[in-house]
Amino acid sequence: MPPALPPVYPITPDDRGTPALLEWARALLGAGCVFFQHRRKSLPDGARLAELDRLLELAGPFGAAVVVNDRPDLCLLAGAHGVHLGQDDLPLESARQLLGRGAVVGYSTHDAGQALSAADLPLDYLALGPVFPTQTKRNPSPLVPPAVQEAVLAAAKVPVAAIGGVTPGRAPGLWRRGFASVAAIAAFAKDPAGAWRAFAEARAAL
Ligand code: TZP
Ligand code: MG
Repeated sequence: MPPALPPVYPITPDDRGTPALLEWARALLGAGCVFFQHRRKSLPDGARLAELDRLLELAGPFGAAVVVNDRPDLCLLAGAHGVHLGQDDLPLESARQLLGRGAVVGYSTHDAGQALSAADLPLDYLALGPVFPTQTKRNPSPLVPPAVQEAVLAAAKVPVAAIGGVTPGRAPGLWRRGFASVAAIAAFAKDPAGAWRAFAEARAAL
């Protein structure tokens, strides 16, 4: 069985070098996070793979899963726990073929058509967003309106993570509406351990 999508899903920032990124991960793991995404689009492939290797060494003793953004090849090479694929990446079937049933396969969707047409694909979770304005993603898709969020949540056969502008203050509303998870970059960028605790408190108070 692949590791399950947890209620809070941190994603790496892409604004710093590897030593600072490893510090970021150490803080997050120390705070209790056991599932996060490596999304380092600005690194050359070799550096991206080397960093992923280091992250997996750090994550191992915590039993934490590291999900690789965009790249099943890097996931396989590093022995990571799965991939998060976008609309322009390899097909989900190909990633599944490469990584097997034990890997997590997540899929980014930005509107009802993308999310609803993913119903029969071999994936473990969907991400839907942006649900709030985001400063992090270049050229984000338009906001996914609440009515579309609800339609996707009602139809989805797998857990759905909300993404885009998610903060500890916004998370409870998303969980209550039926999102299984909230994924965020900016909220975790400066103080990952503090943010983790803030999300955990929000979840406990639900
Ligand atoms: N997909 C939709 S919004 C987004 C992605 C990758 C960026 C999320 O970043 P932030 O900083 O949590 O808004
Ligand atoms: Mg992608």
